[in-house]
Amino acid sequence: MPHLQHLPADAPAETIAEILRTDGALVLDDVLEAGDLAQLREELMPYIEATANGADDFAGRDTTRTGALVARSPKARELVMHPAILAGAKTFLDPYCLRFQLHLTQVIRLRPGQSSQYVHRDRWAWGKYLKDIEPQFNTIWALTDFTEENGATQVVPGSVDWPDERTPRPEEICQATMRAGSVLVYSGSVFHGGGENRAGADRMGINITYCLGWLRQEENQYLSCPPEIAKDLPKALQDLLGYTLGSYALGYYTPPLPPGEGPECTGAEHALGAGTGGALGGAELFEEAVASNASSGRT
Ligand SMILES: O=C(O)CCC(=O)C(=O)O
Ligand SMILES: [Fe+2]
Repeated sequence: MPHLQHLPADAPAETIAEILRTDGALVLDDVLEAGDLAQLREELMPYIEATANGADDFAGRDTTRTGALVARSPKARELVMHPAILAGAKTFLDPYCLRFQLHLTQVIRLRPGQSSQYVHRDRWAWGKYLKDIEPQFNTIWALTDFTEENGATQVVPGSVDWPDERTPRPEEICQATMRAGSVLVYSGSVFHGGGENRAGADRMGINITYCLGWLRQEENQYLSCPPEIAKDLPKALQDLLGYTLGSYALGYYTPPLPPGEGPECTGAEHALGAGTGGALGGAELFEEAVASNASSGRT
């Protein structure tokens, strides 16, 4: 039977990236402590309890999906900014971008009776156009234990280079069983899906994913965490949400003010009350973009 590698919470970024390139997924054991889990539950349960079941088979008709976690939960912000996860994401995504960004935050609660989810690749969010690049780095933080019975995520180790059309045989699929506080880390290319919940209690995980800075985010972070909330967050988190240029000229805006009352063509930091390097990002970002084009053979 296939299985996933389990690593300690302080596994080096290069090891995480290497396993994602080959197996497509791994588990970091016991990253969170009981107190962290208690705080996450306290901050998130009111929202989770108030969330209706999904409206289709992919979302899950006995599944709730609750988002906007950066705006709603200070503890979830710590997960988003976890140093080992950010280091792994940077190492894995660096060959394909100048910046990476937050893609989505979502509590996924599989309720008893939820059937297994269609096995898929998360990178299909952008259609099947992206070939030969890894666009995405994903985590599911276990809020409850993940067991075979309660629907631990199904994963197909080694499926990262399969053709999109290939369907895994049952014996090629394993489940990401792990204790509450552990994290499933997986790429946008590995085939996976939610498991079937045959247990008598909910399976809950926090899905936090990251993508290349030049791709559209699945959860619209500017609407889920608008400037009036984002302005009080740490600068590194603001940048991850997308309140900065993704590359030279990528994501600039002009505040729609009367003539002469605001800047033209400036970075989104301006909306949070902070300055930027200059119009469209300034010379430094331009040089960075030119250098990356040269090193990838583009001009
Ligand atoms: O809940 C899970 O275990 C995985 C869910 C998933 O893969 C998805 O919704 O894209
Ligand atoms: Fe998925």
